[in-house]
Amino acid sequence: MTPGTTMPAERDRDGCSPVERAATPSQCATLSIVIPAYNEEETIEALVRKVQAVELDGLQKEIIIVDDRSTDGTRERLRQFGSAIRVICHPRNLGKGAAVRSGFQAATGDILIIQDADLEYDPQDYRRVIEPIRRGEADVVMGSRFLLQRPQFFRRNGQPFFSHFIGNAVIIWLTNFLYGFRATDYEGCYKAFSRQVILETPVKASGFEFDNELICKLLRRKRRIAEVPIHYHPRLYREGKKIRWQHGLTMIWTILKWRVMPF
Ligand SMILES: Nc1nc2c(ncn2[C@@H]2O[C@H](COP(=O)(O)OP(=O)(O)O)[C@@H](O)[C@H]2O)c(=O)[nH]1
Ligand SMILES: [Mg+2]
Repeated sequence: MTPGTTMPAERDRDGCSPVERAATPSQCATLSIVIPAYNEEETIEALVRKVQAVELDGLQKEIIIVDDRSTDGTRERLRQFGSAIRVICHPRNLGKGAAVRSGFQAATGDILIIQDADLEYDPQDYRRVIEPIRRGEADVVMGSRFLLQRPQFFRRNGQPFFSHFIGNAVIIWLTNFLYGFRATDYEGCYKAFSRQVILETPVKASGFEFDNELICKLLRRKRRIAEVPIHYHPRLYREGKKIRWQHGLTMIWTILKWRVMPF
């Protein structure tokens, strides 16, 4: 069940019936963009505008924002968009993963993608990220921050981005080693999924480790996972970044746990 209340939006599906949708996926398919947001009043407006500006060759966009009980002006900033976006309001703060789960449950699209409520990523990369799914070549696509740029950004302005570098390296190595895969990044925000793999894969985690549990389960089920390069402009803690090294420990535990736990 989706916690909180939903404000439904008007949706334009080109009037396609389910049969037509199956016959002409490039014209009638929908991309659901799920945006977990917690205290992001500084960036949420600009982010929504950037998402709205993306053109996807005939693909419809469904923008779903899950406000995870923000205590700043995030919710108020969303009002101006009216029915152009869907807003799900959590009754209390439940965590990033719980917000993504609520968004996935509300999504009606054929392809689902996760988008943070900050400006660390570029929505113009959607096209590239969803392409392998549109072409029927993958069930899941992960955006990798390390295929386009070197990780020098981890030292920006003396912030502890070196710890992110180490944390990322451990998570990449451990996941690849335990699950027999060769990805270059598991913590990039952009992950796109066919609707089917989300429906068949329940995720228990509610924090930042949500993605790790989902990907580990999909790796165990041998779903087709592709990786594409994406752009990344990390923000600083004083700009609102929330992920900390402690979250990395929970992720490592999650990766270990789902290697052996039945599901
Ligand atoms: N920390 C945190 N972030 C949340 C929560 N609910 C939703 N989010 C959103 O999750 C996203 C990730 O945050 P960020 O600090 O940029 O982490 P990173 O991008 O994974 O390094 C942002 O869009 C947050 O607003 C929550 O309960 N806690
Ligand atoms: Mg972020």
